[in-house]
Amino acid sequence: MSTTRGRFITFEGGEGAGKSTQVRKLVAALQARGIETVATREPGGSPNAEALREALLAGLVAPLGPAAEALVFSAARIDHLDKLIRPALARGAFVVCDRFADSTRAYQGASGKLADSFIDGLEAITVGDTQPDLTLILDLPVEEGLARASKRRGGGEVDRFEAEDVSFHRALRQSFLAIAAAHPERCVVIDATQPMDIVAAGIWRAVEQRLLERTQA
Ligand code: Z5A
Repeated sequence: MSTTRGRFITFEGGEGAGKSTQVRKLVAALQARGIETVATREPGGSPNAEALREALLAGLVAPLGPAAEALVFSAARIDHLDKLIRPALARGAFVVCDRFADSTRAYQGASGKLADSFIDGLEAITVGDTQPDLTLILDLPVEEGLARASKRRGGGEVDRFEAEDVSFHRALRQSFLAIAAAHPERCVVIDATQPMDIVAAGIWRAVEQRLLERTQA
């Protein structure tokens, strides 16, 4: 086991912002530098959490309200942290995660109108001191993100969150920007309207400046 904890990087943002695309690119770039890197996602990332993902995205928990949804996302997160994220960080690997606790704050918190104290308490219990070292918030106008998501889906069905109205998605965008403003030491906002390779270059700059140069110093 490594004596140096690995680094924990999360991607956040609205629908169709390009998170999955950029997770793949960043993981490939880190691995090309010889860094052990684990790609994962939320909800999900461990077998139990993936089972909860299916129920959440099918909308089975939605009728119970945003507090119950936040609890189920958090239950999935507890298993994901225990089974995958903490062991990988402990052996010195980088973990790159598509969505994490900021999504609970944005989707169930601000947009679901839950009290900050509820979300703060939940985050303290589930995440504890396993906070991300770097959070990349991919920002783009709501209409553009929804259009990308719809194009990618083709004729397929929308999931529980894609089905929300435009005002929900606008509130989400503001929530993510507010999180970035409140945590500048952890968060970097990336303009996700740019071509994929330009977005990837901005992300790589942030990773180099915030993590790699400091790790090597
Ligand atoms: N959720 C929650 O409510 N609470 C929580 O605590 C957590 C999650 C953890 C998970 O859905 C849902 O769970 C999510 C929030 C909620 N809401 N929804 N829906 P998911 O994992 O299935 O989906 P997502 O996270 O929203 O991601 P996405 O919609 O699949 O999009 P994306 O990963 O950000 O984008 P992408 O797949 O990389 O790209 C989308 C398309 O755009 C694709 O065709 C790309 O080729 C294209 N693309 C990507 N980048 C570009 C650029 N730069 N230019 C042009 N086109 C691009």
